[in-house]
Parts: sequence; C-alpha cells; structure tokens
Amino acid sequence: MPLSIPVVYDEQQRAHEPGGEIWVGVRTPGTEVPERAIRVRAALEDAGAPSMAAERAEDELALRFHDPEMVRWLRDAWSLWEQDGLTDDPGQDRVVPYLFPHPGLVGDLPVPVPAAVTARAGRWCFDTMTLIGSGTWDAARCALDAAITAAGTAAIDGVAYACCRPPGHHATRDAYGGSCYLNNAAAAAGMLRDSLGGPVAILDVDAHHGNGAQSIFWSDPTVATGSVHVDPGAGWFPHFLGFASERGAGDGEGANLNLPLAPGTGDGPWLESVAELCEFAGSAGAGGIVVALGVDAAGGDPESPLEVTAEGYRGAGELLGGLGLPTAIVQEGGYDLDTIGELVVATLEGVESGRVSAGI
Ligand code: SP5
Ligand code: ZN
Repeated sequence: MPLSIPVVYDEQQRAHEPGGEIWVGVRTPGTEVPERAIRVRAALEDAGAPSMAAERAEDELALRFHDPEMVRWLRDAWSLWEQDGLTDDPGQDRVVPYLFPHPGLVGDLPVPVPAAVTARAGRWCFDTMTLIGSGTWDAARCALDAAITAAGTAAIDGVAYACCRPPGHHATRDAYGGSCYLNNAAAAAGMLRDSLGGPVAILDVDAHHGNGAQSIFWSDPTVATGSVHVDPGAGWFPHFLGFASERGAGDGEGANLNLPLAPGTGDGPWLESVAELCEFAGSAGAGGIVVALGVDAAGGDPESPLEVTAEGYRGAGELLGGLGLPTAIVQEGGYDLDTIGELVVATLEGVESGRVSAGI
C-alpha cells in the first residue's frame, strides 16, 4: 500500500549550502548537506506519498518564537559579510563566529549588538559549526513554512510530514547552532496549538537533545516538550543540556521531560523511552503532537552512537501514531545518506499503521 501521509517540501531548502563545519578549529566537510532532503523526498516519492507545497506563513506567525534581532541578523548576515569584504580578507566564504558573549565575560551586564560584523555572529550563534552562506536565510525560512504547513494540515486532516532542511531543534529564541537556525518544530507546535485551541506536545526522537524547544517553552505548559537522546553526560552534543533533571519552571514545571540514554542503546530501551514520551504527552493533556523526527539515532549514523534500527524507527512510528492525535512530523537530523530515506519511510509507515490500530 502506498504511503498516504502528505509530504511538505520546498525546493528552496536546497539553497542552504553550509560549506562544512568548523570543528575544533578545523574545517570539516560537515554532514548537514542538501542531498539529505533530496534522498528523503525521493524515498517518500517511491513509497507513493503525496506531495504538498509549503505555504508562505506571515512573518509574525512564523518568527514569533525568535528574538527579532537574531532574525534580522540571520536575514542580513551573508550580505553584511560580503559587503565587509570578509570573503576576500581573510578569505572566509561563510559567516563564522569568533567571539562569544560567554557569561564569564559579560556577567550580568546587558549584551549589546556589536558594531563589527565579525563579532555579530557570536552574539547569536553558540558554536563554530553552524555557518551561513548566500542561501541560508531563504532555506531556513522555507523550512519554517514547511513545518507550519504540515501543522496546519495535521490539525485538519490528522497527519502530515515536513521534509525540513536545515533542521531546527537546537535553535532557541535568541541563539542558533547545531546546524539549526530557526526552530521548525516550535513554529509547528505554535500553529498546531492555535489551530486545536489547546495544549500540544513536541516529542523529539532525534539522537540529540531538543534543547531549542525545551528552552523556548521552558515556562509554558501549553507546549509540553519531551526528548529522548544520547546522554550528554556521556560526552555528546549539546554537552551542556539534556539531563533528566531539567523539568521546566514556573507554570511549565513538569512540562519538560528528558530521557538520556547511554551510547550503544539499541531498539529495546529506546522504544521504551519513546513509549514514555507518548505517556508524557497524554499526561500533559496534549491534543496534538509535533514529532521532531531525527533519524540520526540509527546505527551507522556518523553523528550518534545509538544503535537503533529501521525496525526500531517503524516501532517508534507505531507508538506515536497509536496516540491517535493530530500529528505533524518535522524532519530534524539523520546524516547517513544511504539510509536516511528508508528510515523516514519506515517511521511514516509505522505512524500510519499505529493510527489504524488506534481506530483512526
Ligand atoms: C540537528 C542535529 O542533529 N544536529 C546535531 C549536530 C551535532 N553536531 C555535533 C558535531 C560534533 C562534531 N562531529 C564530529 C564528527 C566526527 N566524526
Ligand atoms: Zn541530531
């Protein structure tokens, strides 16, 4: 049977060519490449899934979870970098930060927007790996549109998938990094919550902690946030966040759940954690879910040591689909080009069969 979940995609997303990552000071090829989305889309087409165009959302809606100053920087960074001649001297063909307003540097003082373009990147970027080139802004903005379109579709038709690139789940209100610029899943959650008129949950199964949504909705119980990921305490990105002790604050206390797993954890315990995320969504009163679908927990992925199989991802889809709730699925990580497509297809097939079992 062909897949029936609609796939939202926008060609413009290919325009983001990070040109590698600066990691420990060395420019490495990087893994968040345009080919990822091409492979996923091709696999979904082969599986018979129908396509949908992304609709352009109003800026006020799409960008509401981000600091307008950061948004302005992301939009203008590349042209400012070129205007300043940095592509010639020192000869850097992407926007790369070099100085960060670390709390140990600035303390409690307000953090200004620095005059120098070279310093401005570090005002909003928390790592050296998330580079900006000529097509980055347009692609990141289109990824948001795809996520919002999928959420709007899910609210009406039950389920939709956004083939988003660049990914978004590491981006906070006022900082980008981890190959992410704008938080696609957060934008989708806002849309789904407003469309359904009640609380929703973001359930993040990417191999890395969904620190962006955790931060954006930290004190907001209307978007519960849960994440299963490789234990940052075992030495994995994002290193400083993603511990089980992080549970939200104020009105959002208890509305954040982190489930860190040891490196090498395979399908069994990973699926138990996905089931726990599903229970958490229920206890948070979520009337809909956004699945932050990274497939980088799969064995063979270059960015994570979790050893989940395609059957594991199918099982996760079944659990998530089994909730029987309106479901927007948003693509996050997944870097093995030879398997990324089949992993996404397996997950979506699982979601479909879970929804059938739930009587939807
Ligand atoms: C969206 C997403 O999955 N972002 C994760 C980015 C994690 N990047 C961490 C990079 C750490 C350096 N990787 C070096 C790999 C060497 N084999
Ligand atoms: Zn990841």
